[in-house]
Amino acid sequence: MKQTPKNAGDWFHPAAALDYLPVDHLRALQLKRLKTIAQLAYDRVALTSGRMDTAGFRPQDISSLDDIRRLPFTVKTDLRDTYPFGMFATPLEEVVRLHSSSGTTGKPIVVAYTQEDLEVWSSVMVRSFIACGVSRHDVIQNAYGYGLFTGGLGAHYGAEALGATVIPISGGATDRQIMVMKDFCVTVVCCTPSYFVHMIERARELGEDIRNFPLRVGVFGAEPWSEAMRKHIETESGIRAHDIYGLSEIIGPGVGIECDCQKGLHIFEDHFYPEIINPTTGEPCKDGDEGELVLTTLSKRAIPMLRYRTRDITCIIPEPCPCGRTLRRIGRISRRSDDMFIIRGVNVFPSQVEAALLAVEGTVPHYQIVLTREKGLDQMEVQVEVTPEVFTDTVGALEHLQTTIEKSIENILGINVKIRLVEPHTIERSMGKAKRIIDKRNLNS
Ligand code: DLL
Repeated sequence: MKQTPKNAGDWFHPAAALDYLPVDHLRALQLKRLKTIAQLAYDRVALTSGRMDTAGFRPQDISSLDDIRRLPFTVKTDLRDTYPFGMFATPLEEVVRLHSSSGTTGKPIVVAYTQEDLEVWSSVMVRSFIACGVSRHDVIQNAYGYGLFTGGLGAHYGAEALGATVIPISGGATDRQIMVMKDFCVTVVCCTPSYFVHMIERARELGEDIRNFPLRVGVFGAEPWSEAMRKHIETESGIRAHDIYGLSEIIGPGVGIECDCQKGLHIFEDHFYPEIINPTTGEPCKDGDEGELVLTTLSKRAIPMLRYRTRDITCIIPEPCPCGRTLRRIGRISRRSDDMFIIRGVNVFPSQVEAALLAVEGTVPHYQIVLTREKGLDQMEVQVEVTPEVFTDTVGALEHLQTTIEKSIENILGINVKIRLVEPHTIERSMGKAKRIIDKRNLNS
């Protein structure tokens, strides 16, 4: 059996050296790579060269990193409009892997990798694991879905490159996950945070307590989750829960990761250049101000992505991190600009509802927001699961809990919403990204 040495997290892995580059070296490297990648996109991607020609700003005009703002944005619909291969900058013979991300409407988007791109991807995943204190001494249960979703293979190859022992279990079959976690002495788990919450509960039902397992680290991402959710996970499972960020269009998981300080996510800036813009005007935001994250891939060959508008809302944290990494940090991604819904004139993000309800004792982080329209008026109902102990309480106690949650949400959103407490296990569990909103408004308005 592998034993994780107590000080494994303190060992210095050479791959992490790039996390500590002196800032001027890092900026010089970024500028050099930006020029190369902008030229590649200009020479090989018709959509990009057309836009640069229209703007009258070409790759050879780039003289500083600030000039990035003069490059055109790329948006998700560009990938849809050029489906499947229109954004590729390399011929298919040089593409060694395709992934695809399903959209809510129409065709999916296709993303591609050259051998070199895969190496970059593995290297940022290695650096991600190191930042979480994971080493080759760890046994990693990879419960991200394998397949077209980037989570499974992205984490897999990174974990192997680190030299850890990987269990490629993929998502689903929760009872087996728990058995494997215990019997194979798993020390690290990778999956969506909502799925891990489900694992904790299922383990309890099976008479197991994950706190008694050797598990010590979780690498959770692919969906927004709150600080309250982290607390819940860490308390209920006794592990350190790290936030990992990424998106298929840029590379997959490994764009950014929380270090041991758990105060924001370091972006692997030598490969992904971050900007924050006002999502309405497209103008840059000051460091510390919230806006939409825009990312430029500085080394990706198959699909060089210039100023990709992620729709993810965050900020650049201005202060340096106590961990010593020179890579800039972004705040936890609490929401997307497009998962926002408007109810009676108020902008609502599911993460706000999550934070409000997790502030109340007796709830578990399984909830769903159901939007309906009655006589032209939007109604919002939050269905919240309660713990089995609470569910068997008196009617009075349940009513009290319901009112407490209503008040908690009203405090944050400023609107009155209906709360429905539901029995444990009523809300469908997801093995991947959780579905938080059911919008029935168009159906019955
Ligand atoms: O979700 C890649 C990934 C896999 C990231 C595993 C982390 C772990 P997509 O399916 O293309 O790729 O979805 C990308 O998911 O734009 C965010 O809106 C959301 N997202 C990803 N990570 C986080 C996170 C993968 N840590 C979209 N916090 C992104 C909040 C996240 N949202």
